[in-house]
Amino acid sequence: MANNPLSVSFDNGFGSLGNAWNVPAPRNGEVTLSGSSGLMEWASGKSAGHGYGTYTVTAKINGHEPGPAILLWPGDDKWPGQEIDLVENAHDHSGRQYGTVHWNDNGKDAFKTEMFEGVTGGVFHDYQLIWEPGKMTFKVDGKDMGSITSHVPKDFAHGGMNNTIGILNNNPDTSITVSHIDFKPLGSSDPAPAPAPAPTPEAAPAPAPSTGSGGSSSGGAVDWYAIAAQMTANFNATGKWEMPSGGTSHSPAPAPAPSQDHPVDWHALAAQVMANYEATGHWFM
Ligand SMILES: [Ca+2]
Repeated sequence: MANNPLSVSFDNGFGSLGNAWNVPAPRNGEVTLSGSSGLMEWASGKSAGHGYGTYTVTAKINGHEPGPAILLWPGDDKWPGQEIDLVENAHDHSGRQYGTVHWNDNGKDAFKTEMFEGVTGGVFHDYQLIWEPGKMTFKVDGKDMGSITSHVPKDFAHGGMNNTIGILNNNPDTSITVSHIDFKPLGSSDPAPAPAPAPTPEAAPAPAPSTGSGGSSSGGAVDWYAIAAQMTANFNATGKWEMPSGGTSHSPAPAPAPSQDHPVDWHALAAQVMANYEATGHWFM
């Protein structure tokens, strides 16, 4: 899958973010996630989603609790793995926001964070991640919030893996409204000098890109057990509720219909997850 540019305005449905649960149809060019809900591109294999480039998501986070997140989920849907969070709420209930790069450290989650000092919720911001070889840079409204230069993954075209774009919320006291998602491949987004290396697949590995998708499962089964295990493991390891994706191996629906029709009863699943959280304080099904 080529590392193509992307623009989702939410004027006509969810665009490439076809893996939706508990998400109302967009209105006035915006979509709002509340409660336990998610909207993601299908993580169907290492080539799914996007690679090196600039990711810009215009969004408003409401609430001071952890719960909302804009993230890039590993294309192979495996966790721990190369999850990158463009923004999350801090877990000290302060409403501070930060970005994170996760990686798989011998089967355990490991991560680095960059705090977005001075950034507050309740208003729209442009959350931006620039993913380039050896460097991840976070920006908010164009202002540099810091870079991470270790454990930066390679994208699929360079022998690594792409990531899929996702929006999530898992707290009844928070919500996130998104008005635009934009991705520009490295080389097309740089207005200036550096003749960035063309994102041509010079070193693209030959093997079929659909590894890690657990086979071609038919139907709409979502692996909630894996998701819950991921979340619990992450919480135990970090004290933080990171958001896993809600889907596993689906066909990569490139242009999903904007309707809410879906074989999975997301509402029922989400209700179960919420009920468990309210009863136990843990997110699982
Ligand atoms: Ca819009």
